[in-house]
Amino acid sequence: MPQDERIKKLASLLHNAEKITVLTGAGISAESGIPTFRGAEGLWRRHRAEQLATPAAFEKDPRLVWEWYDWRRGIIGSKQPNPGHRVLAGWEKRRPSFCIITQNIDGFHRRAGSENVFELHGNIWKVRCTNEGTVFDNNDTPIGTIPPLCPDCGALLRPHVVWFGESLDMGILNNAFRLSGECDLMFIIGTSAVVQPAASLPLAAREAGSILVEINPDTTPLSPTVDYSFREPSGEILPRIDKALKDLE
Ligand code: BV8
Repeated sequence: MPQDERIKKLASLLHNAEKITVLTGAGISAESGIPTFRGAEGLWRRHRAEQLATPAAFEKDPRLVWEWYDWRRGIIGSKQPNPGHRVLAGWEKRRPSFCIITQNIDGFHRRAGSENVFELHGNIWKVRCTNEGTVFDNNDTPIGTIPPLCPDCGALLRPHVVWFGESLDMGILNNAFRLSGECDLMFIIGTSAVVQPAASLPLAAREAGSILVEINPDTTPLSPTVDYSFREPSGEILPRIDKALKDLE
């Protein structure tokens, strides 16, 4: 089916869908200039993200891990959400029931205006006391002293994110599976679909009979199971889908 027809078909599905759930990964922020995890730019000082985003790495060298997060905070703080984020924020306002489940910690969905956002892996602009568990907002770039210490008790602060080997917030995860199982249309945007348990959410949607739409320049393990694939950057294709939707409204 030619691209324009697929876009029109999808726009009509969007127009008639009751419940829409979107799962996003690092790829939706790539066009904002944020390095993805597994892309060529996913390296930092020869370290891979999976090596640094772990409790063991933090235990061994909190300074190194904080230098990585501080570097990421500096990049994220200097960039803007892109048209892909903004289209999704607009759909939340115009569709009856719409939510975003994101693996990203950059906060860009909320900065673009989305409100119904579930952050599976936490948020890079929050820090947590390793002693008391208190969570603080912290938007300082650079963060100042590295590693930062709790203002209340002086213990090490850590990024309030979920590292590999750590369990997700069960409330958020249960909500994510519920919203995946209830939707009639699920978009999977900018994720390599290898990180669990996030990568199982589209399978829950499929089992519940949802229509799956993947937006990713590359194929992923989910690709054979989706109903629609758009092999292009989300910042380009989402505005085109949005235009076709507006023609129906
Ligand atoms: C847990 C926060 C259990 C930190 C991150 C089975 C079940 C359960 C666990 C496991 C399991 N198998 C393996 C595990 C362990 C592990 C895991 O999944 N490992 C993988 C690598 C195999 N999972 C965990 O450890 C999870 N914990 O399950 O705990 C447990 C239970 C009880 C008690 C104890 C433990 C926790 C996982 C969370 C890890 N934290 N982030 C931080 O960010 O610093 S994950 C990290 O990877 C980011 O969140 C990132 O979003 C995520 C996934 O990566 P992607 O977002 O997909 O990004 P990636 O670069 O990979 O891909 C980008 C894609 O975008 C590409 O496909 C590219 O083509 C595309 N793209 C590029 N440009 C564009 C684009 N798309 C659209 N437009 C573009 N312009």
